[in-house]
Amino acid sequence: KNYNIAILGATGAVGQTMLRVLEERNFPVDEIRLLASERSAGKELEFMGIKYKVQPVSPEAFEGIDIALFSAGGSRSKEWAPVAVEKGAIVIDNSSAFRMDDDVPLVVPEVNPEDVKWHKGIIANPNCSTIQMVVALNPIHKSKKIKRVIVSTYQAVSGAGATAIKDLEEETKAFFEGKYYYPEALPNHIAFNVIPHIDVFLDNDYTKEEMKMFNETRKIMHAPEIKVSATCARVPVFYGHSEAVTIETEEPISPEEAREILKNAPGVILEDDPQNNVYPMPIEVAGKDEVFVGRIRKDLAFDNGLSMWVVADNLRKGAATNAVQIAELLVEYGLV
Ligand code: A2P
Ligand code: 11C
Repeated sequence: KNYNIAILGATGAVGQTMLRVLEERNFPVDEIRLLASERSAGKELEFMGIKYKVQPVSPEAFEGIDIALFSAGGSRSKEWAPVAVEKGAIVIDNSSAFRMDDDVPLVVPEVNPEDVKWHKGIIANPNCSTIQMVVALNPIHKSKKIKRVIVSTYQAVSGAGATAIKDLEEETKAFFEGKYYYPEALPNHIAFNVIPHIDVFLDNDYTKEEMKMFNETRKIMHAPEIKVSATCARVPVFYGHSEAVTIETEEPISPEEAREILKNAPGVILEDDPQNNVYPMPIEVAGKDEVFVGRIRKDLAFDNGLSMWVVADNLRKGAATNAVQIAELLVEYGLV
């Protein structure tokens, strides 16, 4: 059986990656419907060698759709997900709009695939920085329970969308031409800079992005006892989020044990040979679908501590690939 698929936000950085990932994984697509705002009406995008016109989103656009992949921001998800569900579609939503709702599964297929089974129309795709971290941490947690996570992120501009990609290009060019450019989609200068600010600041002085890493990790891993302290920063990198992750486990775990676990973990590629300059870096991970882990070592600040470096393509495993994998689970479990 083939399925009718809609992509809301098809012209965006994640939406366009969704198209490529559906093609590459040969997802059984019957009809594809590309949806965006009025601004994109008439624009054409290619899928499987055929050009399709982008349509403005409307209730009718979800008629006959089996699976709707959403990546057009939280407020669009809040507005359109109930409409799509009402029309009979299952929504896989990449925004933060529904992630923490009790009746919405939050799914990373390598970690909690079974959670798709209790969906009530909407399945949430987690935040990109959370996805790559739980893919690396869950297999360790299953062996030695994790109590605490301290994480610092180095996030690519593509996480903030197509305009932020343009911001890094334009500001870098302007810098060398002696001109002034101020980013449109980022809260500060990005060329040759690091911005310790992603999403809005909250009452506890963490950002919303940092609290996503706290809350979503617990929900996905079914581990409400894990405490996560995150510092999320934007760096002048186009594609690929990097994370310095330190964990404290209940029982001691050696770097050798952790490497053995991660070598066999689903969706993980171990690249850990620092003596030969081998460790994951965003420039090499961009365009790939797995989560890359290196720099595994015993942490010196915690008794049962372990530190590592985790990198993944935020538009792929952090967004589009994870969403398409969720769609594949729906097919595999006969839920669509
Ligand atoms: P459009 O290109 O028509 O503005 P990104 O995260 O890369 O910035 O992409 C955001 C995506 O969300 C784009 O596809 C964008 O479409 C879409 N989008 C933004 N606002 C709306 C809206 N009001 N209705 C539908 N789609 C929207
Ligand atoms: C970023 N992680 O890199 C963000 C983008 O909650 O889905 C994704 C925001 C979200 O800016």
